[in-house]
Amino acid sequence: MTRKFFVGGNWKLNGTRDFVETFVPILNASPSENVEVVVAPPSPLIALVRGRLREDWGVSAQNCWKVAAGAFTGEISAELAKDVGAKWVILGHSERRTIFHESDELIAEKVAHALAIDLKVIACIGETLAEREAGQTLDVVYRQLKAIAGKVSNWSGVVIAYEPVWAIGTGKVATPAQAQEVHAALRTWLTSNVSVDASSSTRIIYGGSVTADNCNELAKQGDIDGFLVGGASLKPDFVKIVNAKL
Ligand code: G2H
Repeated sequence: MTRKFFVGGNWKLNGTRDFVETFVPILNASPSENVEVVVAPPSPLIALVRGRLREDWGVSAQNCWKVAAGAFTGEISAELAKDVGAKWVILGHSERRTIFHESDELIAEKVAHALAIDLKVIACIGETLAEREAGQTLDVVYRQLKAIAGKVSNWSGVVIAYEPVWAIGTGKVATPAQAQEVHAALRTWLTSNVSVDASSSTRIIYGGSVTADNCNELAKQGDIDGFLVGGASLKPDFVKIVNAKL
């Protein structure tokens, strides 16, 4: 089965209305063939980005809560993210896991709620440097994936993002071989624990210091189906990453 290449731009807590007005036209003017592209701005900018961004690219929230509405000060619901234009949400990002102490269980509940209202999910998993050096990489990513997989019945609404924590924002990108090894193991896990169909159709994308310089080699790996890009998604070079597979 062919898996359409997928590139997400995770702006994290960056961007302003002025930035949207100058940067989005650059994205709109770029070629993007045979690739699904999603831009994830901070929540207050979702509606503006949706209004300005080309129709063939999607918009994603960076997080959402597990309940539709209520007394949850500071949160954004999956319903509200959809209402202002998001089709996707990033869940389980390591910055949510570490800085905001989100557990596997909470992330799984959020995944379940988002999928239940047809908000697609970019589900992030990945090991820390200490876990890698202790030989625990696969134990960690399998544990994180198992929690998420338990809540998924329709895998067409899910993209898995493997983001080794030691490679995030550090400039230390995983080598193509290191990334491919984990991606292949994740695909095998899906075969054994979910289904052959889910394993062959689900996009597994790589994140962690992806740039225009390293994206082409990573994109050549058989089990790397795209990227989740942070820092480089705020620069015009993002369009080179979008077209890494061309
Ligand atoms: C990993 C990635 C985007 P960066 O967090 O999700 O960020 O490309 O800056 O390492």
